[in-house]
Amino acid sequence: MSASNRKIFVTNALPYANGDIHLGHLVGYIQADIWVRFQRMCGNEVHYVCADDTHGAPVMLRAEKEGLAPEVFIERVRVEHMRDFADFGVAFDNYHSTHSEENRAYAEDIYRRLRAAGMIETRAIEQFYDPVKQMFLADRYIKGECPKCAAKDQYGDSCEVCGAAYAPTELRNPYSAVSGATPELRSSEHYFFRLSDPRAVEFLREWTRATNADGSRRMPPEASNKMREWLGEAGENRLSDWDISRDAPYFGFEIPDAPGKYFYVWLDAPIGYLASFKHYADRVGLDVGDFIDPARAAASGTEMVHFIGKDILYFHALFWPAMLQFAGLRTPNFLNVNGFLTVDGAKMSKSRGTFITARSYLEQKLNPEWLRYYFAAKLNSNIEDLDLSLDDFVAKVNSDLVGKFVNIASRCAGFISKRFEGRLAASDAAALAPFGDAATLAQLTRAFNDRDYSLALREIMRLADVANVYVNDEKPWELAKDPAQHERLHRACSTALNQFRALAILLKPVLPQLAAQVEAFFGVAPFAWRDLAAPLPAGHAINPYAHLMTRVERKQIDALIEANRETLSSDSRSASGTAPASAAPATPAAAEAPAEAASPISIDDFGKVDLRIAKIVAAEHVEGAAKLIKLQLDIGEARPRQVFAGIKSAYDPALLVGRLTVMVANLAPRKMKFGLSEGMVLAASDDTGEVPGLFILSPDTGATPGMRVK
Ligand code: B3M
Ligand code: ZN
Repeated sequence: MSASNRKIFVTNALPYANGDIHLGHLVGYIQADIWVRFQRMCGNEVHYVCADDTHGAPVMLRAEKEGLAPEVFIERVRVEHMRDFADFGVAFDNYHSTHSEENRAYAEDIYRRLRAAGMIETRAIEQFYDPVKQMFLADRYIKGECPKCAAKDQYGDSCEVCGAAYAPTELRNPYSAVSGATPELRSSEHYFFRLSDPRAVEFLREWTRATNADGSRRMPPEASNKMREWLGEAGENRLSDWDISRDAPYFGFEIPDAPGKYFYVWLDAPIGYLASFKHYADRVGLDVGDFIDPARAAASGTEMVHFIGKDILYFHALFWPAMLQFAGLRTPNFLNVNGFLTVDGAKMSKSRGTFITARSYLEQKLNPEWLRYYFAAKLNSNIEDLDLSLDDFVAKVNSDLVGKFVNIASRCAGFISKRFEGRLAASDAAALAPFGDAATLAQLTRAFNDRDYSLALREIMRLADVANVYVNDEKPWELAKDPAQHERLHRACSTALNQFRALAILLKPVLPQLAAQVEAFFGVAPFAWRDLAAPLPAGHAINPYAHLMTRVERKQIDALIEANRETLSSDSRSASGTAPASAAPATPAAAEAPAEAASPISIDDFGKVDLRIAKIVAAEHVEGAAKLIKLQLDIGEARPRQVFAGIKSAYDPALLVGRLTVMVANLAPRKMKFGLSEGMVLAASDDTGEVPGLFILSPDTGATPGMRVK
């Protein structure tokens, strides 16, 4: 990396305005924030913005449910989101909203430019319409019977039971998940962005292949492989046009010259990056043109970098660059893509209490920098998922941060204050040499710049080990007993504190709060990367040492899990923006159909269903099935029943074995693609998709396999 100043516009994905920030969100935000802080410490100019993603049907329906105008609802959520980010040290320069005048202006302008470039087309499409709610229904709001296997209560795009994919119009007996009404097919004119235009396909092919002016790549290799898969071979055209309009009622921006038609939320969401930047630039007197006009951006060498999650790569690697290109704007220099967060090896789950909100973590008085450190220790530049192993979290924070890092200062600072009037002596150059080693610093700089934080932290902890060996060899506490060793004591403690200072500088992008405390302790200006070049000299006065960081206790983590188990089951407001909205019930019988849709049945009808307590004796993933787990269920018969359940999104098979649950035992066996399914298990899920997840039932203690449930 050159020493000349980079000018970088950095964004994080815009969280949806309909749910709380949770630890899964924080992976990408902490990753970006560390990068931004590192760049700034190197003297680069960084503008770091974000916003809430506010438009669309889910926000509209949610606000309505709470009896609020959408504008009021999204503002409340925005304030909560801003507070969560600030408390985790994610320090945006601006946190705006996609429901803003800047965003409206950019969305309209970009749309007009795309239209002028011949990239917009209208076409009538047939879509389901809810005659009660008087709105067109997105696929996620339509349910019905699978056209292939007749399973009930399947979502509009695919069947959880047999895995078939289809159009919502193919569902049998469809109903609206919003009102329960039978939807009608209606035709409506939609606006499309012509992604299949050969110009767009060619552009994207070239854009994926090319590098930036300095030779750096535009996305991680796994992402460019995905792009090649989406784009196909040269000459091929696999892309379809993108439907960018929605009919009223819709919470969003009306499309120019198209009354009653609104921009689809994903059209104006990434434009929100530019809107937030503009809102900030106007305030601080920055020229937006230098960052978004292609010619000026090239001339001034500005960069645009997005941090996103792997689930939204498609939008950011295909639609977004193409929109920018054909609107005559600059395209991104880099897409950083992070994976999902798992907790103890499994998907975050509300029933297990591992769907942890940012707020609950803070309320349990857990230190946000513990989490920043842990995430950083596991993050690299790949798209891999990141596992928060709770035992490992406790062990790592305590051993690295408290045991290795803070301990250096706590063992040496007191002697300087008490015996040497708070003034440092000259340090031992040999003992400091590893901390100023050019190759080591170059490697650390590269690791942070390349977002290979796990490598950086391993290297920093290796240096912390060097410092601890030095302190253990010098033994200040022994030197202090011998007046003849007075000077040696001074020199040893000064050297160790300079080692500690170097470590604090290196850790500052990850632990900004702790670094600020260390700066105050040393009485120095905010650390910059160049401060690594020289230690504090003899005579430098330090301040009395105050304890820097406490240990984390496993019982604090247990309390956090408990808090999330309780509050989340009773608090529908904690729905997530990123958890899949398609999590569907394992079985039709369990689906909670809207009240209007369920017609009464007699007790005799109910008696026809043979429900049994079942013990899960085996559970495994099904090769080639995205949603299924194969279960062996003991219901007191000679051999267990085999059942395929669509619960893979919510359960780790290993954790299911041994559990009791409830199954429908007299369902006609069904031949599925993967084998025979001899019944079904019951599970609960939220029809609106607001509360993510899927929950199988458990009987109270004492129930045994085969008992009848009536
Ligand atoms: N709100 C989805 C998400 O949070 C979406 C991101 C928009 S980024 C422009 O994953
Ligand atoms: Zn099916």
